[in-house]
Amino acid sequence: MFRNVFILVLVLGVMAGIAQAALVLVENFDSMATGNIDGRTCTGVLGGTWDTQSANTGNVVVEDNSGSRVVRFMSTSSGGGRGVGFNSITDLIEDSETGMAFFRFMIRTDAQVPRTYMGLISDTSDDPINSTNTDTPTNIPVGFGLVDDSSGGFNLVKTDGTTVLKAGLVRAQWYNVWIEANNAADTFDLYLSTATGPAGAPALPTSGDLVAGTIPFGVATSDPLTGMIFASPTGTVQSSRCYIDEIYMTPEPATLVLLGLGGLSLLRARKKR
Ligand SMILES: [Ca+2]
Ligand SMILES: [Ca+2]
Ligand SMILES: [Ca+2]
Repeated sequence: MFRNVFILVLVLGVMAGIAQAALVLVENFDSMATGNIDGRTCTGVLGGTWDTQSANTGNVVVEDNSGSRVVRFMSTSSGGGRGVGFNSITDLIEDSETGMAFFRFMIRTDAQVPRTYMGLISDTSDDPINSTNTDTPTNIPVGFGLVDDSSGGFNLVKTDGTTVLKAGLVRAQWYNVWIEANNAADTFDLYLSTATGPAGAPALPTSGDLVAGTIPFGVATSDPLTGMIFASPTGTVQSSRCYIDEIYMTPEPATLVLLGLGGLSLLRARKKR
């Protein structure tokens, strides 16, 4: 009896542990060739396909930075917007679900200005990253912007480009970002912390990392969230280079249940021995 209770507690502990560690890899670029990412399959475990806007300009590139392979993008003063992103992952954040996305970003120290947007998208087409979405951050359902603060750093803002959510971010600093999207309520919680570099699996955020909670989706949707966008719109001045690495998302609850049952079988096998 006590033993069964002990095992039940263990199993619940395992399942809770899995739920805690529910972020799985979408992309870290490490096994990807450098160069143009357009049309490539994501190398993580959730599937997905990369798409770009104006990658043929050389302004959207897979390259090595800070000791890791990353994707870099920027827009120029003369050209249109630049963007990179993916869709069609196998575990969508359905309209009834809450799911988390994680990634790291860094804005280079240069003479340009950060004017960069990123977030989750809802698009099942084979062209989710296009001129319209790249140039219109308010089209991003669940995201935020990084804009110049006129004193060498930058501010984290809503996709409206003006509402500051967190001021005083610094260049040449890698940051952890967690977006917890409640697609049923069309609201999200945004977390941010500094990272030592681009590489390595994420931990979960702490309450102290919360930037803002229950932020309304920029665009309410009854569709699933299917991927992410990282973009710099058309502008009259060049944007600072932005680098992205280590993209993770949460799998479906059904996957978690299977993993939990796996843990249960393991405990049963142990009990028999
Ligand atoms: Ca990497
Ligand atoms: Ca495209
Ligand atoms: Ca929704």
